[in-house]
Amino acid sequence: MPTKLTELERSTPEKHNPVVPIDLRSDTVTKPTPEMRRAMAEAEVGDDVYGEDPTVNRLEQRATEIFAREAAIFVPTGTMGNQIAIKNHTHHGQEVICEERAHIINLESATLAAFSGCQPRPIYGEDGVITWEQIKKRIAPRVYYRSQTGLIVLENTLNLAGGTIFPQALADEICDKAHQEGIPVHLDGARIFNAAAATGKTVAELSRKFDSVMFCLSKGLGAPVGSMLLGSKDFINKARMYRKAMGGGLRQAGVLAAAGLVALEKMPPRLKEDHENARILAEGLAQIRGIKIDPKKVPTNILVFEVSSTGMNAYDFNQKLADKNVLANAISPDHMRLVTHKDVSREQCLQTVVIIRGMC
Ligand code: TLP
Repeated sequence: MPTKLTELERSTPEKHNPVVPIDLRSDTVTKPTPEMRRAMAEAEVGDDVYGEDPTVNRLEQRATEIFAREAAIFVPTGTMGNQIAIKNHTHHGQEVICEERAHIINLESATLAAFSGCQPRPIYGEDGVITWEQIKKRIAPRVYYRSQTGLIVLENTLNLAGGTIFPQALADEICDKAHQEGIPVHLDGARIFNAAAATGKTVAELSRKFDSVMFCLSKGLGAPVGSMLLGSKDFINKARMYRKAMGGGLRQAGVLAAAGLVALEKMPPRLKEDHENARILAEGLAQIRGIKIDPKKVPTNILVFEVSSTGMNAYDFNQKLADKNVLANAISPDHMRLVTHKDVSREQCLQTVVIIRGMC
């Protein structure tokens, strides 16, 4: 099996026309592993609305241990986890400070406004990274007619900025200073395990100072469904009420939690492979005329690159790629996103470079 671009280019022509689609749209497209499917089939279950599902309870317990937190709750999606956290921390009429490209304000159907009655106060940060200096200028003065800052949300890794890792010292400083101002900080850690794999820090260290953290089992970790929200006991008791209010009170959810447990225990060590594949893809793409990407800025499994100098906009680029059986996402008129995961191989990443080179 070719593992380098040069070897692949010398190999058979069908490598340039994959029969099975190469799906780089997201790490959400991963299929459960055989071990997950077995665990799901054999899961002990009960009614989780009554708190009686032993497998869900075990998953919540394991998450609290791994993140060194008081309590955790299983939620069907990352969106629900984030939005319950926002509702829990804020009041109607308040503001939520976050980076301009944050998932909570771009890809969660304005639930921050619809459910929590808040407005976003976005800040642009180079590579998605915002500092306390920037945040502090956006904290509303305590004047009765100014919408008060109810919450700060950071994202790690930052999806739309290209899988950026939030520098730990900055995150810690933001949490400390925000707490001095009486403002809570939530972490959208959908891909916190990718940040841990890339930095060598534990997820507990990365999220220690935050008031709450959400992470996804259904992305790089490969579970079919589910995310976890963690925080204090009181916070999670309230979260249980809001989860029910959002229609997220599941019954025999142990069949899902069983896959989540396998994801949590077995999958983190393989994330480095996805990061290496992303870097190899980035290095290949950086050589192609018209494509703008800096491989040094691809620390995890997400690549965001500019295509406008290829003469195509991102939507046409994406369609051309799909015609060649490579699936990706156009995230703006100029930018494409590719995401590596356990169901794309190194060889398929190299094939993708060859295909894109042929298109440009
Ligand atoms: N991200 C999905 C899409 O919504 C774009 C993806 O393909 O990357 N926080 C972050 C940082 C996320 O990337 C996502 C999902 C979520 C929250 C929401 O998770 P789900 O999809 O489970 O609601």
